[in-house]
Amino acid sequence: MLELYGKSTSINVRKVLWLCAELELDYRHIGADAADLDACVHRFNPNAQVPVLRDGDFVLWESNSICRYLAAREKRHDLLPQAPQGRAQVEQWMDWQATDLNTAWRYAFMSGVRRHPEYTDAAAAATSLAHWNRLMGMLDRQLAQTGAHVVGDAFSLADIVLGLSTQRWRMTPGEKPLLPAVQAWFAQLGPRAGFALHVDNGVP
Ligand SMILES: N[C@@H](CCC(=O)N[C@@H](CS)C(=O)NCC(=O)O)C(=O)O
Repeated sequence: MLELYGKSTSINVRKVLWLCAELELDYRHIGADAADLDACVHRFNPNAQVPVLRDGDFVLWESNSICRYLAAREKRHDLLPQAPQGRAQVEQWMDWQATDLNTAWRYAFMSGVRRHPEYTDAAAAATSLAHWNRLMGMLDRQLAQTGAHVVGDAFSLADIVLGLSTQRWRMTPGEKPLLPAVQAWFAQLGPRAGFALHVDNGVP
């Protein structure tokens, strides 16, 4: 049986939990209540971070790679197209989420939500939030253009990873612009399997 390691408050673990619900997968979740979670993560991931996925002897880490693997394993070409250009567009937005967007929010989130003692500089938090808002504005323009999902009409892995980022943005305190296309898209994701449990669940 598939095994997924990682606490369910982690944005990166939640991507995979949501995808597992979308795919109706049978899996075992080894979360924060497992006494050996840290030991397992250190054993299976040289980068010592979650999520980690085990599929028999096959071990995989990096949340977006895990999402791509599971969609391909289940032959869900609607979520990750096979055609080079269609696939590249989904991956482009996934890579943007993992690099530019994730980097932008770190200070604002660690300061305003986690209240981490190393993130107490108010000016740095404001700069981070402003940058984060600008990038969310870029997502808003993309969604206004497609009028549906991140890369077009079809729901894809890009919606999954950016749905989690958007939940975090919505739940982090601070001044944020009204983004009508983001708001409409996020509301439209509401009825999807796993969304209420793993995404819009009150956890930033
Ligand atoms: N690039 C890695 C990052 C993994 C990572 O940062 N994992 C944990 C920390 S071990 C996490 O999601 N942190 C808290 C959060 O942002 O919710 C991935 O995407 O899997």
